[in-house]
Parts: sequence; C-alpha cells; structure tokens
Amino acid sequence: MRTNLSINSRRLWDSLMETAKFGGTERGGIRRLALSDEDQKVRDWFKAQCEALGCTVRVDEVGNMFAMRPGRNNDLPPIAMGSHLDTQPTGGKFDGILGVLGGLEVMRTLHEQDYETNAPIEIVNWTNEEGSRFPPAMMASGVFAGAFPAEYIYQQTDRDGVTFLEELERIGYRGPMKAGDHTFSAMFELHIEQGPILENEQKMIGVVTGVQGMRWYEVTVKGVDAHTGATPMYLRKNALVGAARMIEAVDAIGQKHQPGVATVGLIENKPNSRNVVPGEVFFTIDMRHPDEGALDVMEAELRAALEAGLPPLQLSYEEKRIWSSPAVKFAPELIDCVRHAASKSRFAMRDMVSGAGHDAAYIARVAPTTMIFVPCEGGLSHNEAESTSMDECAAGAQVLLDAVLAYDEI
Ligand code: HGY
Ligand code: MN
Ligand code: MN
Ligand code: MN
Repeated sequence: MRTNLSINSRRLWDSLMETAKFGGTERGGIRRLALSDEDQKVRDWFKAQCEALGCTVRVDEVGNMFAMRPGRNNDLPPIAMGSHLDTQPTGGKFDGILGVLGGLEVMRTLHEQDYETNAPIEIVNWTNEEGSRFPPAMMASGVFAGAFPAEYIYQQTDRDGVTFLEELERIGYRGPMKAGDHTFSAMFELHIEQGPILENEQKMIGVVTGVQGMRWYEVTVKGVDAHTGATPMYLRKNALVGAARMIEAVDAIGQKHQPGVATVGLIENKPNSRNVVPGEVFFTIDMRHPDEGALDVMEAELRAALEAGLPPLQLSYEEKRIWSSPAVKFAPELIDCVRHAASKSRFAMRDMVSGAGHDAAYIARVAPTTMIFVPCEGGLSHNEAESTSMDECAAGAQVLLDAVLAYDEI
C-alpha cells in the first residue's frame, strides 16, 4: 500500500533547532550530558510530542524510551527507529538527536497522512549512548541487547562519584519495563556520519554496512608527589612525564595501524598544583579498528609500551580494559531497504563502515538492524561547531521513512 509520502523538511529542521535550547551553549554547541537536567527536559519534550501523535510511550529500567504507533497487525514486534538524545560535554546539534527527531518526523508524516502500517512503528531514545559522563558508551542499548545487566550500569559513577542509578531516579526516568522484555522486527538508526567521507565524495546517503570494533582502557600511573624546587631531577618519580610518554606511544600505535585509531581523551593529573611534582595521573584510551585481529595486535603493543616505558622512570601503573564492543555487520535485507529508499529519491549513496560507535551496534545482536548516514560539515562532530544542512537532514529522514515502509511491506 506504499504511496509516495514525503516528510516535512522545515518541520524537522524547526524541531532540531527548538531542541537545541536544551543544553545549548553560547558557542552554539550542546551540553546535554546523560541523565542531567537538560537530558530530562528534552526527554519530557520528546514524550509530549509523541503522545500528541497518539503514540504510547514506555520507559524501561535503564531509561530507554519507546514511543509506539500501532499498525494493522500488532502481534508483530515494532519496526524501530532509534538513536540518542544525550550529547558530549561539547557536543553539537545533530549527533544522536537527528536519529530520534528523524523518527519523530516519520511518525508525524504517517499520522498526518493517516497512513496505516502493517507492523507497529516505534521511536527509541537510548539512554547514555555517549558514555562520556558514565562509561561505557552505548550502555543502555547494551543492557537491552543483554551485553550486561542493569545492575552493572546502575553502579557506574561519573567523575564526581554520582551513580547512574541516583541520576536516573532523580530525573524520574527509571521505568517499570525490564530491558529484555521487548524486541523489534527491525531497527533503523539515522545519524550524521561524524567523519569526512560523504562530504568529500559529495554523496548524500551513507549505506552503513557495519560498525568497527571499539575498546576502552583506563590507566593510572603512580609516582611520588614532591617539591618542584627542592627535589633534584634525578630523584623524581614524575607520573606526568610517564603519562606524556604513554600518550605519545598510544598515538604512534594509531598511526601505525591505520585505518585503526587510538586516542587518549581524558586525563586527570594529581595533585595538579604548580609547585608539586605530579605523583599520580589517570587517563583513558579509546582504540578502534574494523578488524578484531588488528585490535588484538594494537592492544598487545599498548601493554608492551606501558611495560617498557614506565618502570625505567621509577613509575608503577595499573591498566585495565573496561569495555569492548566487537566489530559488527548489519542485516543485508535492511541494507537493501536503505539502498532502495535512497535510489527512490535519487540520492547519491555509498556503502561504508561506521567509524563511530552507535546503539545500532548492540541492537544488531537481537534484531535485524542497520544505519543511514548523512554528511556533516567538514566531517566534524563531538565539537560545538558540528553542523549539517536542512536538506541533508531531510534526505536522511526521507530515506528513513521509505526504508521503514519498504521493510514493512516485506
Ligand atoms: O564513541 C562513540 O563513537 C560514540 O559517539 N559514543
Ligand atoms: Mn551519536
Ligand atoms: Mn557521539
Ligand atoms: Mn549512535
């Protein structure tokens, strides 16, 4: 019964700009950390918008939100359109929320056209995709997919020692639904690419075939606090010098194993005083590669560098891998729906593997899943200058609509 439904690009853009006020910064970015007051406000806004369309909105035990529109055959699990509303501390207006509001635009279009789908259709907001405030990333879609129990993420703390559970309850989004008590016929995630490929090749749509593997580590380097004036250089155990050498070593591993990447993003220097030789440094490592074997080699080289580089400086260290998300391939039948949808609108497209992690990487474990990318300016993301255009957002939402309807007809 598919007809040529068209999304409303101005309405989608206006919602993207309206929601940018939740956590908007004076530099035009967004700071909407998971489970913060700003996250609560955008969640409340999203819930009201979905209920105004007649959707039922449910919340599970880790705050994932599910807004469902019934279809002809409600015995079928819903076809989902999911992404996330939380952002990095210096995030942008599109990372995550484009996928949620793209889903809302699809719902609005179906509603105003009074179009009845075969299966129910559902929009999902996955809690804490970023993993910036509470590690690891994609944790709530991970609970939904059975990667870890809710109890594990409840006790995760931010750098101030506040637990995930305290914040989830404080904002009123600890729902009654067990995370495993729900499933989908399929899930599509619309997202900006967060890299430069589509823009460089002037392609409008990324047909995402999978997500590269990711591993997160935490390292604590231990030396001795000492006086910067009275302590001779040869007597120092300077943890910051050791950490600096390791940061160089991590970068060298990334350079050597391209297209893999390796990054130290978070560092805490103690006691962080001008006239104290630092006695302890904590830092994080993010390593990724499309091939798991290559990640194993990178991990071995990381551990060898720590062992070779720190003890000679009279420094001890602790290192642990706190999380990994293996490389994942998406469902061919959904990828075909995306290709069909993009060609229907005559959008230039290209296949690609996602460099960034996404909730879709976990959901692919429990339901047929795929992603749709649109370009972002300069390939920039996780940066307050993150930008894309109304046309590119509209193209993504139109492909999302047509891919969902194509799958609904299978
Ligand atoms: O880290 C990631 O790739 C995702 O943006 N959280
Ligand atoms: Mn994202
Ligand atoms: Mn992100
Ligand atoms: Mn994502």
